[in-house]
Amino acid sequence: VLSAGDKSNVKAAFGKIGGQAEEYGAETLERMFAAYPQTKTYFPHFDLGKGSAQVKAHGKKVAAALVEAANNIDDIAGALSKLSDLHAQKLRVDPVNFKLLGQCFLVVVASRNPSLLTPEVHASLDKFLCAVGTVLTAKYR
Ligand code: ZNH
Repeated sequence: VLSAGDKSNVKAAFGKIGGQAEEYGAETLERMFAAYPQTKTYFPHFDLGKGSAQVKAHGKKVAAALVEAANNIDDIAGALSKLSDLHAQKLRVDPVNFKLLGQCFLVVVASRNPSLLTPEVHASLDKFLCAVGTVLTAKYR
């Protein structure tokens, strides 16, 4: 459960990431595909090569969803309800992969904005990413 402190850490962190969210999203995917190649199996229809326009476009969508969740941190389930339906009914991504994506996002934050990622902010972002993953896998049956 996100405490009041976690919520303000997450909002502040996304405030600092600001307009760079799409690049963060694309690099998160690039790292996920490189470090955890099994995640590539969900994207057989994508060009996953370096600088792929499809990866960039998808990174932008994933980042936008994270920003949306951060902006609606008291109701992540409501904010991502349609996306939760899509992941449960159509995409059926194994829940373990959400942890991998979350780890990659943290690495991107660490590498692009080291001073932002204090241990406290790291912990709050980790909780937030877990909460997003929980919402996106909540309707699996
Ligand atoms: Zn996912 C899709 C988000 C995770 C896989 N996604 C998607 C989208 C979004 C997202 C926004 C778009 C939708 C539309 O179009 O409508 N994701 C997300 C998030 C997360 C995720 C936020 C976390 C955090 N995913 C994930 C994972 C995976 C995935 C982990 C695997 C590995 N997704 C996916 C796919 C898709 C998606 C496959 C589809 C793509 C295309 O385009 O085809």
